[in-house]
Amino acid sequence: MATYIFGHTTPDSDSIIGAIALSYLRNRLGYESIPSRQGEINPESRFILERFGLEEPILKSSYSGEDVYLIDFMERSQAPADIDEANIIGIVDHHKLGDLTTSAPLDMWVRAVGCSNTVVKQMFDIFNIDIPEGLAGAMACAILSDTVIFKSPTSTKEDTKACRELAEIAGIEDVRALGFEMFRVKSDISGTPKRELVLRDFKDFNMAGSKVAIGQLEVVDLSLFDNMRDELFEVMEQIRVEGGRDTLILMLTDIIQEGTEILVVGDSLDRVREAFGIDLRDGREWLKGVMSRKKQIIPPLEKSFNDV
Ligand SMILES: [Mn+2]
Repeated sequence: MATYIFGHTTPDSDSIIGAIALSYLRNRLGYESIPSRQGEINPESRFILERFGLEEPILKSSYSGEDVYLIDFMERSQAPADIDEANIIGIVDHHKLGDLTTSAPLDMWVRAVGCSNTVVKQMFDIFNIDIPEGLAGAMACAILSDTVIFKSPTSTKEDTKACRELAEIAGIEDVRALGFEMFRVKSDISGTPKRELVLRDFKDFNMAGSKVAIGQLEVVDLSLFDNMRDELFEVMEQIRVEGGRDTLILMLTDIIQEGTEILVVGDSLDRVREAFGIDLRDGREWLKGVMSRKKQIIPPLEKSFNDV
Protein backbone atom coordinates (compact mmCIF):
# COMPACT_ATOMS: atom_id res chain seq x y z
CA MET A 1 0.00 0.00 0.00
CA ALA A 2 1.38 3.36 -1.01
CA THR A 3 1.93 6.04 1.60
CA TYR A 4 0.61 9.56 1.05
CA ILE A 5 3.00 12.29 2.09
CA PHE A 6 1.58 15.75 2.67
CA GLY A 7 1.95 19.01 4.58
CA HIS A 8 -0.45 21.28 6.43
CA THR A 9 -3.70 22.89 5.29
CA THR A 10 -3.21 25.94 3.02
CA PRO A 11 0.17 24.50 2.09
CA ASP A 12 3.25 26.69 1.76
CA SER A 13 6.37 25.90 -0.28
CA ASP A 14 7.91 23.88 2.55
CA SER A 15 4.82 21.62 2.61
CA ILE A 16 4.59 21.28 -1.19
CA ILE A 17 8.28 20.77 -1.97
CA GLY A 18 8.80 18.75 1.21
CA ALA A 19 6.08 16.28 0.17
CA ILE A 20 7.75 15.86 -3.24
CA ALA A 21 11.27 15.54 -1.80
CA LEU A 22 10.36 13.10 0.96
CA SER A 23 8.32 10.98 -1.48
CA TYR A 24 11.28 10.85 -3.86
CA LEU A 25 13.59 9.76 -1.04
CA ARG A 26 11.22 7.10 0.25
CA ASN A 27 10.55 5.75 -3.25
CA ARG A 28 14.30 5.46 -3.75
CA LEU A 29 14.49 3.55 -0.45
CA GLY A 30 11.83 1.13 -1.71
CA TYR A 31 8.75 2.49 0.09
CA GLU A 32 6.05 3.40 -2.41
CA SER A 33 5.08 7.01 -1.69
CA ILE A 34 2.81 9.59 -3.32
CA PRO A 35 3.15 13.33 -2.66
CA SER A 36 -0.19 15.03 -1.99
CA ARG A 37 -1.52 18.35 -0.69
CA GLN A 38 -4.48 19.55 1.34
CA GLY A 39 -5.07 22.79 -0.56
CA GLU A 40 -4.32 25.06 -3.49
CA ILE A 41 -0.78 25.81 -4.60
CA ASN A 42 0.24 29.40 -3.81
CA PRO A 43 2.02 31.64 -6.36
CA GLU A 44 5.42 31.19 -4.71
CA SER A 45 5.19 27.39 -4.83
CA ARG A 46 3.94 27.61 -8.41
CA PHE A 47 7.04 29.67 -9.29
CA ILE A 48 9.30 27.03 -7.72
CA LEU A 49 7.56 24.08 -9.42
CA GLU A 50 7.76 25.77 -12.81
CA ARG A 51 11.34 26.98 -12.39
CA PHE A 52 12.58 23.48 -11.57
CA GLY A 53 10.18 21.47 -13.73
CA LEU A 54 8.50 19.50 -10.95
CA GLU A 55 5.03 17.99 -10.99
CA GLU A 56 2.58 19.26 -8.42
CA PRO A 57 1.44 16.92 -5.62
CA ILE A 58 -2.10 15.59 -6.07
CA LEU A 59 -4.94 17.34 -4.26
CA LYS A 60 -6.41 15.04 -1.61
CA SER A 61 -8.26 15.97 1.54
CA SER A 62 -9.50 12.61 2.86
CA TYR A 63 -7.14 9.93 4.18
CA SER A 64 -9.35 7.46 6.00
CA GLY A 65 -7.74 3.99 5.98
CA GLU A 66 -4.54 5.26 4.32
CA ASP A 67 -0.94 5.15 5.48
CA VAL A 68 0.24 8.76 5.78
CA TYR A 69 3.53 10.54 6.42
CA LEU A 70 3.20 14.13 7.62
CA ILE A 71 5.62 16.89 6.76
CA ASP A 72 5.81 20.42 8.16
CA PHE A 73 3.03 20.02 10.76
CA MET A 74 1.79 17.89 13.64
CA GLU A 75 -1.19 19.93 14.81
CA ARG A 76 -4.70 18.50 14.62
CA SER A 77 -5.98 21.94 13.55
CA GLN A 78 -3.80 21.74 10.41
CA ALA A 79 -4.60 18.11 9.58
CA PRO A 80 -7.29 16.51 7.40
CA ALA A 81 -10.64 16.09 9.18
CA ASP A 82 -10.36 12.27 9.11
CA ILE A 83 -6.75 12.07 10.33
CA ASP A 84 -7.83 9.81 13.23
CA GLU A 85 -8.86 7.15 10.69
CA ALA A 86 -5.47 7.30 8.96
CA ASN A 87 -2.33 5.47 10.03
CA ILE A 88 0.46 7.99 10.68
CA ILE A 89 3.68 6.14 9.92
CA GLY A 90 6.01 9.13 10.22
CA ILE A 91 6.47 12.87 10.72
CA VAL A 92 9.11 15.28 9.43
CA ASP A 93 8.72 18.68 11.06
CA HIS A 94 10.34 21.73 12.61
CA HIS A 95 7.49 23.12 14.74
CA LYS A 96 6.60 22.87 18.39
CA LEU A 97 5.26 19.50 19.51
CA GLY A 98 1.68 19.31 18.31
CA ASP A 99 -1.41 17.58 19.62
CA LEU A 100 -1.65 14.67 17.17
CA THR A 101 -1.13 11.22 18.59
CA THR A 102 -0.80 7.70 17.19
CA SER A 103 -1.69 4.19 18.28
CA ALA A 104 1.37 2.60 16.67
CA PRO A 105 5.09 3.39 16.68
CA LEU A 106 6.20 5.94 14.08
CA ASP A 107 9.28 7.63 12.65
CA MET A 108 9.81 11.16 14.00
CA TRP A 109 12.28 13.40 12.23
CA VAL A 110 11.72 16.62 14.14
CA ARG A 111 14.44 19.23 14.42
CA ALA A 112 14.53 22.81 15.67
CA VAL A 113 15.76 24.16 12.34
CA GLY A 114 14.29 26.74 9.97
CA CYS A 115 12.68 24.46 7.42
CA SER A 116 11.39 20.90 7.00
CA ASN A 117 13.36 20.63 3.76
CA THR A 118 16.56 21.08 5.77
CA VAL A 119 15.58 17.94 7.70
CA VAL A 120 14.79 16.11 4.44
CA LYS A 121 18.20 17.13 3.04
CA GLN A 122 19.82 15.63 6.14
CA MET A 123 17.78 12.44 5.61
CA PHE A 124 19.10 12.19 2.02
CA ASP A 125 22.62 12.47 3.48
CA ILE A 126 21.97 9.85 6.17
CA PHE A 127 20.57 7.35 3.62
CA ASN A 128 23.26 8.31 1.12
CA ILE A 129 20.83 9.01 -1.75
CA ASP A 130 21.67 11.52 -4.50
CA ILE A 131 19.28 14.43 -5.01
CA PRO A 132 18.36 15.25 -8.63
CA GLU A 133 19.25 18.79 -9.80
CA GLY A 134 15.71 20.11 -10.14
CA LEU A 135 14.59 18.73 -6.80
CA ALA A 136 17.67 20.18 -5.11
CA GLY A 137 16.88 23.65 -6.55
CA ALA A 138 13.30 23.45 -5.31
CA MET A 139 14.40 22.33 -1.85
CA ALA A 140 16.85 25.26 -1.72
CA CYS A 141 13.94 27.59 -2.54
CA ALA A 142 11.79 26.08 0.23
CA ILE A 143 14.59 26.79 2.71
CA LEU A 144 14.97 30.35 1.39
CA SER A 145 11.22 30.81 1.80
CA ASP A 146 10.86 29.43 5.32
CA THR A 147 13.97 31.20 6.63
CA VAL A 148 13.15 34.43 4.74
CA ILE A 149 16.55 34.25 3.04
CA PHE A 150 18.17 33.33 6.39
CA LYS A 151 16.87 36.51 8.06
CA SER A 152 14.27 34.80 10.23
CA PRO A 153 15.27 34.09 13.86
CA THR A 154 14.28 30.48 13.12
CA SER A 155 17.13 30.14 10.62
CA THR A 156 20.09 28.06 11.78
CA LYS A 157 23.57 27.26 10.48
CA GLU A 158 22.19 23.90 9.38
CA ASP A 159 19.69 25.65 7.10
CA THR A 160 22.40 27.78 5.52
CA LYS A 161 24.58 24.71 5.02
CA ALA A 162 21.77 22.58 3.57
CA CYS A 163 20.70 25.39 1.24
CA ARG A 164 24.27 25.98 0.06
CA GLU A 165 24.78 22.30 -0.70
CA LEU A 166 21.44 22.04 -2.50
CA ALA A 167 22.20 25.15 -4.56
CA GLU A 168 25.51 23.60 -5.55
CA ILE A 169 23.78 20.41 -6.75
CA ALA A 170 21.28 22.54 -8.69
CA GLY A 171 24.00 24.74 -10.21
CA ILE A 172 22.58 27.93 -8.65
CA GLU A 173 25.34 30.47 -8.29
CA ASP A 174 23.63 33.24 -6.35
CA VAL A 175 21.19 31.70 -3.94
CA ARG A 176 20.25 35.04 -2.32
CA ALA A 177 19.38 36.54 -5.70
CA LEU A 178 17.10 33.57 -6.34
CA GLY A 179 15.56 34.16 -2.92
CA PHE A 180 14.79 37.80 -3.68
CA GLU A 181 13.38 36.87 -7.10
CA MET A 182 11.05 34.45 -5.32
CA PHE A 183 9.97 37.02 -2.73
CA ARG A 184 9.25 39.54 -5.48
CA VAL A 185 6.91 36.97 -7.04
CA LYS A 186 5.36 36.47 -3.61
CA SER A 187 4.94 40.25 -3.20
CA ASP A 188 2.88 40.58 -6.35
CA ILE A 189 -0.53 40.84 -4.74
CA SER A 190 -2.08 43.18 -7.28
CA GLY A 191 -5.55 42.05 -8.23
CA THR A 192 -5.63 39.26 -5.65
CA PRO A 193 -8.91 39.13 -3.71
CA LYS A 194 -8.39 40.22 -0.09
CA ARG A 195 -9.93 37.01 1.21
CA GLU A 196 -7.34 34.99 -0.70
CA LEU A 197 -4.57 37.18 0.74
CA VAL A 198 -5.69 36.65 4.33
CA LEU A 199 -5.96 32.88 3.78
CA ARG A 200 -2.78 32.45 1.71
CA ASP A 201 -0.55 31.39 4.61
CA PHE A 202 -3.04 30.79 7.38
CA LYS A 203 -2.87 28.54 10.44
CA ASP A 204 -5.31 27.77 13.24
CA PHE A 205 -4.17 27.08 16.78
CA ASN A 206 -5.90 25.99 19.94
CA MET A 207 -4.77 28.32 22.73
CA ALA A 208 -6.17 27.38 26.15
CA GLY A 209 -9.42 26.34 24.48
CA SER A 210 -9.68 29.39 22.22
CA LYS A 211 -9.38 29.07 18.46
CA VAL A 212 -6.74 31.53 17.31
CA ALA A 213 -5.81 31.97 13.66
CA ILE A 214 -2.61 33.60 12.43
CA GLY A 215 -2.03 34.47 8.79
CA GLN A 216 1.18 35.86 7.38
CA LEU A 217 2.12 37.74 4.22
CA GLU A 218 5.80 38.32 3.57
CA VAL A 219 6.55 41.12 1.12
CA VAL A 220 9.50 43.23 0.01
CA ASP A 221 7.65 46.51 0.72
CA LEU A 222 4.85 47.11 3.23
CA SER A 223 3.53 50.12 1.29
CA LEU A 224 1.82 47.51 -0.91
CA PHE A 225 -0.85 47.40 1.78
CA ASP A 226 -1.50 51.15 1.91
CA ASN A 227 -5.17 51.90 1.28
CA MET A 228 -5.93 48.22 1.73
CA ARG A 229 -6.15 47.81 5.51
CA ASP A 230 -9.84 48.70 5.99
CA GLU A 231 -10.81 46.06 3.48
CA LEU A 232 -8.40 43.54 5.05
CA PHE A 233 -9.95 44.15 8.50
CA GLU A 234 -13.41 43.58 7.06
CA VAL A 235 -12.47 40.28 5.42
CA MET A 236 -10.53 39.17 8.52
CA GLU A 237 -13.61 39.70 10.69
CA GLN A 238 -15.75 37.70 8.25
CA ILE A 239 -13.30 34.79 8.24
CA ARG A 240 -13.01 34.94 12.03
CA VAL A 241 -16.76 34.75 12.62
CA GLU A 242 -17.35 32.06 9.94
CA GLY A 243 -14.80 29.76 11.55
CA GLY A 244 -15.93 30.34 15.14
CA ARG A 245 -12.57 31.84 15.98
CA ASP A 246 -11.80 33.87 19.08
CA THR A 247 -9.01 35.90 17.51
CA LEU A 248 -7.53 36.37 14.06
CA ILE A 249 -4.15 37.98 13.49
CA LEU A 250 -2.68 38.88 10.12
CA MET A 251 1.07 39.42 10.03
CA LEU A 252 2.26 41.81 7.33
CA THR A 253 5.97 41.09 7.30
CA ASP A 254 8.42 43.42 5.58
CA ILE A 255 11.46 41.28 4.77
CA ILE A 256 13.64 44.29 3.92
CA GLN A 257 12.76 46.41 6.99
CA GLU A 258 12.78 43.19 9.04
CA GLY A 259 9.62 43.70 11.04
CA THR A 260 5.92 42.92 11.05
CA GLU A 261 2.79 44.97 11.25
CA ILE A 262 0.09 42.91 12.93
CA LEU A 263 -3.60 43.47 12.22
CA VAL A 264 -5.86 41.97 14.88
CA VAL A 265 -9.59 41.28 15.12
CA GLY A 266 -11.50 39.35 17.76
CA ASP A 267 -12.66 39.04 21.33
CA SER A 268 -9.30 38.91 23.06
CA LEU A 269 -7.46 42.07 22.00
CA ASP A 270 -6.27 42.47 25.60
CA ARG A 271 -4.53 39.09 25.41
CA VAL A 272 -2.69 40.30 22.32
CA ARG A 273 -1.81 43.63 23.99
CA GLU A 274 -0.46 41.77 27.01
CA ALA A 275 1.48 39.26 24.87
CA PHE A 276 3.49 41.93 23.09
CA GLY A 277 3.25 44.89 25.48
CA ILE A 278 1.59 47.06 22.86
CA ASP A 279 -1.30 49.57 22.56
CA LEU A 280 -2.78 47.98 19.45
CA ARG A 281 -4.53 51.22 18.60
CA ASP A 282 -6.92 50.79 15.65
CA GLY A 283 -6.22 47.03 15.89
CA ARG A 284 -2.73 47.33 14.43
CA GLU A 285 0.86 47.66 15.57
CA TRP A 286 4.38 47.58 14.07
CA LEU A 287 6.57 44.97 15.73
CA LYS A 288 10.18 45.76 14.95
CA GLY A 289 12.39 42.72 14.35
CA VAL A 290 9.46 40.30 14.37
CA MET A 291 9.46 37.97 11.36
CA SER A 292 8.54 34.53 12.62
CA ARG A 293 5.06 33.30 13.50
CA LYS A 294 6.32 30.16 15.20
CA LYS A 295 9.08 31.74 17.22
CA GLN A 296 8.03 35.32 17.93
CA ILE A 297 4.23 35.39 17.77
CA ILE A 298 2.89 32.03 18.97
CA PRO A 299 4.92 31.59 22.21
CA PRO A 300 4.05 34.98 23.82
CA LEU A 301 0.47 34.68 22.59
CA GLU A 302 0.03 31.20 24.04
CA LYS A 303 1.47 32.37 27.32
CA SER A 304 -0.97 35.28 27.39
CA PHE A 305 -3.96 33.04 26.62
CA ASN A 306 -2.89 30.60 29.33
CA ASP A 307 -2.69 33.35 31.97
CA VAL A 308 -5.75 33.24 34.19
MN1 LIG B 1 8.01 24.87 7.32
